[in-house]
Amino acid sequence: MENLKNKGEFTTEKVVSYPPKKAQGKFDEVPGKYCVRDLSLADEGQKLIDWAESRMPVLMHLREIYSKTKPFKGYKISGCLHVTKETAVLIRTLVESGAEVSWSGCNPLSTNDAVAAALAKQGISIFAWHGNLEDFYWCIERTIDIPPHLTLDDGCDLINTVHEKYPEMAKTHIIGGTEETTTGVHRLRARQEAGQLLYPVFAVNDTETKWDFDNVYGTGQSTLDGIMRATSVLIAGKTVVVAGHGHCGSGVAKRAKGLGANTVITEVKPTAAIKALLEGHQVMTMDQAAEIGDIFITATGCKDVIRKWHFEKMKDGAIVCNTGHYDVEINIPELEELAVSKRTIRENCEEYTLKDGRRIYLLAQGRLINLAAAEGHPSEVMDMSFANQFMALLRFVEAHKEGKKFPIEVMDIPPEQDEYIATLKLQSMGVQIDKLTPEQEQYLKDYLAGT
Ligand code: 9W1
Repeated sequence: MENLKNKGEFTTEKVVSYPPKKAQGKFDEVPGKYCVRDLSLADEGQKLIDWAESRMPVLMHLREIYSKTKPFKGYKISGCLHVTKETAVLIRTLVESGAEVSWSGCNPLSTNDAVAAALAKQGISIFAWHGNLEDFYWCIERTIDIPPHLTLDDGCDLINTVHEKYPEMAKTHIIGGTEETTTGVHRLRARQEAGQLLYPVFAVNDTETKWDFDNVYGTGQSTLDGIMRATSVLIAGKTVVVAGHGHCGSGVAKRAKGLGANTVITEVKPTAAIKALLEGHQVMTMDQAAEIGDIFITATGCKDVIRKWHFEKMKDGAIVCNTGHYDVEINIPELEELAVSKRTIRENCEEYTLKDGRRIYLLAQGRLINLAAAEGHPSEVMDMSFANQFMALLRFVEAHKEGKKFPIEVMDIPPEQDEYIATLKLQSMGVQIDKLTPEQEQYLKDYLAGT
């Protein structure tokens, strides 16, 4: 095993102020250890974590195995990922597998303060609170005051901080990193292209057990959940228009159909449009759909999907929302222009009245409805994504112990890992599947067979 570098080797004399300079309000903090909003929320947070644990059998299975052998012993992991009950299950699993962990959130709004408090109380080094816009990077920096051997990212902010501010740490101390999202993987590939990547990174995003389940089933359910929480409308019998039939859009449409909606898809890609048709959805242009839709959901990743002339055609009472990554899919400035008045009906539900008296309801101000009005992906879905994170980090540690090095590039996770995680998930669900006989395996390999 290669010697692990000493802790603190790269820590220059830093004078760090606690609580962070820019932050407002009360904090509970122990300098160098944690900084959270309110430690008295810990019991509430612990109950949420317990609940998530009961829904995340794959991670719990990995915890059971590796808490015995503690493969991460002697390794420090810094993470920058949504502080949620699901993430807490991942953190706890890493800790019980021997890791020393420090954490910050990767999004100012996703931190659950109760979960953060519970983690701090468990002795985990955590720097995160809800609404942290001002001290976002302050928190990230605190997680690397003790230099990590491994980094875990969602959106690349930790990797970027290390590369830009502490290149020596990146070059000589950090063994590897993992990245959870599409955006992060794009940024990393750009960094690699520019010759600026300093350590190997696994693209956890690009696994089947992450990508397919997050997008299709995670977004599918949470989007409908968000719409129902924001409006309480009956979905059955409604005409639900989904813009985009990619992974997310198809998941959303599938769930809307399951709730009894008449589903309409709009697309720009011919193959995606055929798939939608063969799934039993109607396909038409947004111009046509605007006239008949009761609920509009954008899931395209593109801007200006619903515009002025669409609003002008919509029925009185139409509901409009977005589940795509940015709040540009619905052209809200044009809706504002058309409206003569606007009022808030309830949380995440705003009514725009147009000149002729028709009312259009915009949910969550066009931001991601599944995050704003619901709770993101269910624990069962995050179970597989985070099991991929765990296994990817384990790959680095096992290779490191054998003195092996990975190429300094953005790496794909081997397909065996997907199969392994899917197998564990099936086992946890009590589902058995068939196994190929040796003869069948031979048949599949034989290029002459079948003639
Ligand atoms: N990630 N545990 C909001 C989530 C924001 C969020 C975001 C998830 C999870 C998509 C990750 C208000 C959880 C997260 C709860 C919540 C994501 C952004 C998760 C769904 C992705 C930009 N991206 N995700 N659970 N906020 O569900 O870690 O409730």
